[in-house]
This record gives sequence, structure tokens and C-alpha cells, in this order.
Amino acid sequence: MSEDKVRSIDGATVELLEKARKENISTAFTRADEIKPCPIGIEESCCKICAMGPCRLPRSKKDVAKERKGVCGATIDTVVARNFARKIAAGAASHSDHAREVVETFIKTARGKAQEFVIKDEIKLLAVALDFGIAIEGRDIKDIAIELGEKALKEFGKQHGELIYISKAPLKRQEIWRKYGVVPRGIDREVVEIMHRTHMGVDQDYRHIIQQATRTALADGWGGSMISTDLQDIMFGTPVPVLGRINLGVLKEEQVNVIVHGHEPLLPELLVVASRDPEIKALTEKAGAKGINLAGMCCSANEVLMRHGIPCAGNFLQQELALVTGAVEVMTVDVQCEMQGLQSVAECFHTKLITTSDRAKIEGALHIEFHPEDGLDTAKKILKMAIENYPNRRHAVYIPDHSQDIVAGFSHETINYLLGGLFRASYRPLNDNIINGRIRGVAGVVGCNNVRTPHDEGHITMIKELIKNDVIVLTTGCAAMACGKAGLLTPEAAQQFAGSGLAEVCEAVGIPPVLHLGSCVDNSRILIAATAMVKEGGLGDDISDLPAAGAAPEWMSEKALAIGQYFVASGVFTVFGTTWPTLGSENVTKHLFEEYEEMYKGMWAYEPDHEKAAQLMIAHIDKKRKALGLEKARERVLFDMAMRRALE
Ligand code: BF8
Repeated sequence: MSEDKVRSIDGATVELLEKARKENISTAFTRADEIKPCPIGIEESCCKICAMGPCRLPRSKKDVAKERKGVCGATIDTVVARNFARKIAAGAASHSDHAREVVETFIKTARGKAQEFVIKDEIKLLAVALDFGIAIEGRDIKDIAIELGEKALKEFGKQHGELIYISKAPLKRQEIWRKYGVVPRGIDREVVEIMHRTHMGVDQDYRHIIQQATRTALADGWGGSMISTDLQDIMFGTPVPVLGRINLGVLKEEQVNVIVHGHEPLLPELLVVASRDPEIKALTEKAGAKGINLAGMCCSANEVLMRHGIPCAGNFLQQELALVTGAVEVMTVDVQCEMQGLQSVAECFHTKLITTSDRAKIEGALHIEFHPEDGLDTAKKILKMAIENYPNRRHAVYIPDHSQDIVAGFSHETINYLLGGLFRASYRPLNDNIINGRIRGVAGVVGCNNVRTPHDEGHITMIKELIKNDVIVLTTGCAAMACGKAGLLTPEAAQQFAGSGLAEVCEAVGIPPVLHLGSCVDNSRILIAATAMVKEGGLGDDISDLPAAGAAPEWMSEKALAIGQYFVASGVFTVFGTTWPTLGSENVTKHLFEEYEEMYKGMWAYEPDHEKAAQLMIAHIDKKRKALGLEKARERVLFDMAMRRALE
């Protein structure tokens, strides 16, 4: 097997890695070979928060140092808990600052001050307004939207009370949160408090530090991320099933290729509009190209795929490789998950890398800032630059012949409708099929790629194991894109990969066995789907009672940790792969892996073997089925080699 095949299970990635290697282009894959992870950092046994250190306290030094304490006396438990909490603060801040941008644009849209944007989904506007306690009777849509935007904005700076969306959770869950003092007051306040508590000489009790990390994570999942999803849906439309295509083969040799990369769907929405503009089309023809080909990368891809069926070029570890094709005229990036390495790859080709957010620049890249007031003009300007750049291709273009049909667009509202129909939309059929055993349970498999584990392999190994065992999978982010590339996001995948019970249900409803719910902020859709299942009845009275589990087998970002923490605190057993950031402290790990089950009825687990991780999830699902009295015999399907080959 070639070295590149070990790095990724995706054909397009393997081909372009080989091209990059031959052309001596540095990518995350080659840099990872040059940089070995720091053995002390990987277990988070290093404290750098003051200038008396850094204090390195690795587990391996246990016999040497009498006690693993820093200069100030901070225990290893304090050090590890602080590091963990700061990561969650960064993750929650990222999702929530994205949300803030969305809310501010939403207010401008409602006031008619955002170029081209309108309120597209009035039904969802009214539903969300009611959640916020806003009167809707006899009122103008515009006034309702302005009031909603202003109330949503206040959620960030609120100092006291509870975030409004907390009341959407099952009542039993809310009680647990109140009992442990983790109901978020205001989104920004919780992030700031983590930074304060983890400053030198403040909070020095690991359980207490983790408590604030939980409150902050909940401010993300049931705050920033949820606000983001809802307001994006209202402005740009709530996703419905849509056919798309995925992988680097969606790039077109004879077209002007523009990739939107990042997270906020604001400029990408306008690039979609601008790409259909007659003036842009005429300019494209004049440049000798056969059209503008807009494609997405990372979560921006998920956003425009979910709402417009715009092709997805790929997930996190494919971002540099997209440029290695030599076919990309422009790549726009806004915030999060954009590698600085993109600029040096772009310089090997004719590609223009354009940063578009006032919060993020990349040295050497062009900066064209997006502002909602003249967003469409900015989008057109960027497309014109791409068209002008089309004749500048310096190298032979190489686009791997790999792309795959996918069906995406499974918002909570759509799942509700697909299961129950327009007039009796409900999760009843899902609950019934879980109760009768055709569906064993539900898994949320989400998160990133990580160059320290073969690209996409964790997602696909885990998800195939789950669906074969009749567990329906909800997916978002880069995990969803991995599924798309592996052919798991089509209704036909049910027959090919799912167990007979799940396949039967998927066929009856006409859905894939793996449902693509969107970007990473859309993990909030999974919380709402889980809550809807609880409220539908028959599966207990809390999220923790559901036969359900979560996972991020290839996680790498701080955002993934914030997501995991709010899943766990919402009652979901959650398994992470690749690495785990509290291994330096047995006490902190025990707290998150064991004591949390007592407290929150959900807990973390770490299992880098993806098949074993899937089995842990299935075992948890079976445990919950048993507790619910759903003991209809369910033989676990264990694959032998022959069955595996047959699957492939
Ligand atoms: O927010 S899954 S690598 S792209 S962090 Fe990033 Fe991870 Fe991908 Fe989207 Ni989410």
C-alpha cells in the first residue's frame, strides 16, 4: 500500500497527496510527519498561565517528582482542568461569535439594511419568536423580526437569569442543570468567567473548574449554536432534502472555480446569488470559461449544500489539496478551520486566497471584507476577480475523477415532516420503530478530520458498524462530508450498508441511513431532535433515557470539545477518538468519564479504535433499551472478514 493510501481512505485525497509530494508542496500531511506531537502537551500536563513556568508535569515523571505540582503549588488536576476549560471556552466563543455575526446581520436584514437578504422562512420566524416570548398576533413580520434579533443579541451580554433556549430542553434535564448550577446566564459571561477562573491563583478545584466549563459548553449548544442555526434558517431558508455532489471531482477544468471555505454562511449565500447574475455570466463567457463553478469547503460547504445543493469540494484535510488541483481561481475564507498553509499552497499556483472577515486575516492573502450593507457588491467583486484570474492558470490542471451523489438537508423540521407528514408532523414513527426494535437507536457522529488518524477512516468505520447494527446516524460537519464521499448519504445506502430493520424503515420513508443535518453549529439540530423524541413519548422523560450515543472519532478542534461537553451535559454518552486532552490527570478523567454519569446521566469515553468505539455506543444503546424495557432480542451483528468483503 502506498504511503498516501495509509493517510486517507479517500481516493481524491490520495491522488492529490501524491501530486503534492511529487511537486514538493507542503501540506498538513507532510508537516505532520515533520512535527511529532509533544508528549507532555498531548496529555495537557503543562501549565503556561504565568511567567514562573512553564511547569511541565508529565505522568512519566511521577516517580521522579514527589508530587506533580507547579511552582505555585497547582496540582496536576488543576492544571489539566484549566487547560480543558480554556479549550471549551475557545470552542464556545467560536460558535458564539459566529452566532453574533449572524444576529447582527439578521437585525440589519429585518430593518432592510442588508443588501439582498430577506426573511425567507416566516413560519420559522414565528415559531422562534414564540420561543423568545415575543407576541406575534396581528404584528408585522418586520417588527417581529427586529424584536427577535434584538432579544437574541441580548443573550450574549446577559448577566443574570437563564438563557432563553434552556427552556426548550426536557424539564428533567433543566432540573439537573439547575441542581448542579450550570444553567448559563449569558453567553459571553460564561466564556469570560472561564478565562478569569483559570487565571493564575483563582479557581483551584478541578471539579469546580469543570463545572464552569460545562456551563460554558451549554451556552454554546443551547445558546450560540442554536441561535445561529435558527436565525440562519429564518434568513436563508430552513433546509429541506436536496441533491448534491461531493468530493474534489466537483471542480471543473473548463469553468471558473471558486471555493467558499469557513463557517459563516453570509457571504457564501451572496456568492450563490452573484454567480447566477447575468453580468457575471457574460463576463465568464468573455473570459472563455464555460461557467462559474461555486463549490464549498468545510462547514461553509455544508451551509450552501443544505440550502442550495451547491457542490461540496471536501472536508477539513482536503482544503490545501483543493488548491493542488491548480484549478481554483479564488478561495474565500472567513473564520475557523482555515489552515495558514493555504497561502503557501496558493502561491504555488495562480490561486487567490481572500480573507473576508474583519476578525481574520492571513499573511500574504488578499483581504476583501464582507459587510451586509453591500454584501452583494462584495460577492460580485470577488467573482469578477476569479474570472479575471481564470486565464492565469500556470500549471496543467489535475482534477481527480472522484465525486459522489448525496442527499442532504435534514433539518429537525424536515425530519419531523418526513416522518409524520405535513398535517401530523411528528417523531412518532421514529419512536415507534425504536420501540418495536426495527431501529436499535440513534447516534450523532460529528466532528473533524485529524491528520494523526487516517483521513475519513474513523467516521466511515464507525458509521458502517452503527448502521449495520440498525442504529440510525445523524451527522454534521466534516463527518457528514466523509459519509457523503463514502456513499452513505443516499437512500440506496440503506440496502447496501444498513441492517435489515433500519433498511426497512429507510426504504419506507425514503431516507438514507445517515442523515446530514448541516454544519457544526447545526449540532443544535441534534439536541432539538433528541428533545423531540423525548417529548413524543415512550422513550423516557429525558435525553439521557434515549437509546442514543454521540461520537467524534476524528476530532481536532476546540469547538469539537465544546460540542462534546454540551452533549455529555445534555445526557448523551459521547466517545471521542484520536486523542484525549485530560489524560494527564486521573482525577479529571475519572470525573468526566465516571462521576459525570452519576451527575448528568451522560459521560465521556475515549476510544481510538473506531470499531471498538462503535461497539461501546451500541452497548450503551442496548443498556438504555433494557432500562426502557425494550428487551426484544436484538442480536448484535459482529462482522467476520467475509461479511466485510461482501459489504465493500
Ligand atoms: O466546524 S468539523 S474541522 S470544519 S471544527 Fe472544522 Fe471540525 Fe470540520 Fe466546521 Ni466543525
